[in-house]
Amino acid sequence: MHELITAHGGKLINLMLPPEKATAMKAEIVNLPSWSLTQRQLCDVELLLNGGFSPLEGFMTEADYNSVLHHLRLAEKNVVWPMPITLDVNEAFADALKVGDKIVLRDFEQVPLAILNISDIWQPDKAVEAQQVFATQSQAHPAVNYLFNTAGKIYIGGKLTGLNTPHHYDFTHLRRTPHELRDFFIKQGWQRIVGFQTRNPMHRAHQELTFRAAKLKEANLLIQPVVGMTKPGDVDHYTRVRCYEKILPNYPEQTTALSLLPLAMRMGGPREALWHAIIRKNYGCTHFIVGRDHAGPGKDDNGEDFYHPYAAQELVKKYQDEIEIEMVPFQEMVYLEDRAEYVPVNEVESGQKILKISGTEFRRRLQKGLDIPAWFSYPDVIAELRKTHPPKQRQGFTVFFTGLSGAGKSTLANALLVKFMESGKRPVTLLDGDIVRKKLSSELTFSKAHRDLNILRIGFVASEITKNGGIAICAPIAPYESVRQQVRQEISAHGGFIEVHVATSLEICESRDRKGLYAQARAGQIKGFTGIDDPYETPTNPELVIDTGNTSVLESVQQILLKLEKLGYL
Ligand code: PPS
Repeated sequence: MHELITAHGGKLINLMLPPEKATAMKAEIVNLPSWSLTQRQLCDVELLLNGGFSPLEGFMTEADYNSVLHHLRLAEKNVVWPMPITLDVNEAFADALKVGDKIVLRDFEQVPLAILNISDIWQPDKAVEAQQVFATQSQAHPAVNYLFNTAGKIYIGGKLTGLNTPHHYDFTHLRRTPHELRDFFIKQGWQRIVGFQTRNPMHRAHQELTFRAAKLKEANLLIQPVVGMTKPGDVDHYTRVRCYEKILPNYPEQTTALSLLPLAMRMGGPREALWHAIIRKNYGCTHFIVGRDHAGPGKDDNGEDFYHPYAAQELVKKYQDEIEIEMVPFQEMVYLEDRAEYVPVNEVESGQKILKISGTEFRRRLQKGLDIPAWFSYPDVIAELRKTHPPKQRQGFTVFFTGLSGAGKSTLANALLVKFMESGKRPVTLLDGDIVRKKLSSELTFSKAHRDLNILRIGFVASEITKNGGIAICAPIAPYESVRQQVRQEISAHGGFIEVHVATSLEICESRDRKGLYAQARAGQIKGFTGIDDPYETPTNPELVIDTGNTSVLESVQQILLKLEKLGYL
């Protein structure tokens, strides 16, 4: 059956056991060691099991891995494959295993997804992997950063036996396996299909580009956005999928389909483009669009692009015959004002006026609630984006006070709380040090580990409040810089983070000694008291520094409100 042939001329892989056989395996897997898959591994397992990664039949062996790194080919099958697909684990887990063992791979809820029959266990040289695959060792590259800082030290390779497919509760009507998508194409009578990969919301330029590609090749169009893992900071997939659904009616009826790809991207530029093309062939596409800077990871440490913008096209061109999917290369699309249409930049004639809005400018306009012209994007796409990306004035934020005991954090926090309540624009929650210690962290001591845990808990609650558009006011001592930075990072992903160092001197705090704790600490009755026999690390980049020794409560609150106004949150 020609429709089941993969990019490598072989059969489309399906590693799933029939349900009755999978059920029969239940007793066998009980005694096997289990590995809880990370989010990236979960994505990889899904595409291994459903054939999206055909001809792979499991996580790579050491021989395949080395061959892919150095020759872009699988060792045994000698077919093109540019991206290592490896199962990384920690040393402790690997130490208890040997070749020939079986392990169960489980999802976040501990549902068994597959059995891995171990054929290889090895320690990779990650510097070599980074250099070969991503052509850099810079940690500004998200996949290199992941490789060095998140991935485990040891790789395990071997074939998979699928027990359950990873479950998704979102957009189920848009999720199709390679087998299902190929069936769909057959049922529709689609024979030539141009695949389009994206990790961003689609605007008019993308619509125009994809429409042109389909017309050019007299083919149907498959919009197949990645919904597994994309670049950190990207628009979340829920919002994006709603945007894609809004753009679909702009294509002629019956010509275009939308299907979601649960892939974990690596942002690997040229190698990634080739990998995407192979995956699309597996999903039944005959053509694949490769644009400018395909799967580019952004800028390196010197502000330069990691890859030449058309390097991806060159690599796919080199292998397209072998992988049997035709590339449709595209240049950047620009808007010609006089003709009110989009054209590839290489078709612009001299003297013609082009209009462009960069990604940065687009995000700025979105953040400020400014106009986004209809020539750039469709109004209902923008409306979807505005729902989840409101301007700063409607985003949540956290005011994070830090400082010594008795510095005045609680007093300021309470005064600020009242001001926000007075304005009534957003819901407000106060997470004061003392309250948190009673309600959230009553079992914790004041050891460094426990203080960090306490701050992480506060940070988690504040990030949830911020994410949902509220105001969180936190007022712990939070004496350690690294955990404060961690909290800053976590919260900034969802809204504002305003760190206020209440820098009242130890002398003043001690002279106030409202709770009598300093006296007890001096007398040795409390051990590890911040400022006395436990350190307070001065914040390195607070948004505000306030000394309540020389600033009144009202003045301090005004300073905070003015800072929030300046940052755009009020
Ligand atoms: S931390 O380090 O951020 O977890 O501390 P925090 O939870 O904010 O501390 C809350 C209050 O605990 C009292 N307390 C101590 N503070 C510092 N060091 C030691 N060893 C200690 N033991 C008890 C102190 O009154 C803190 O409240 P504030 O409001 O800061 O005075």
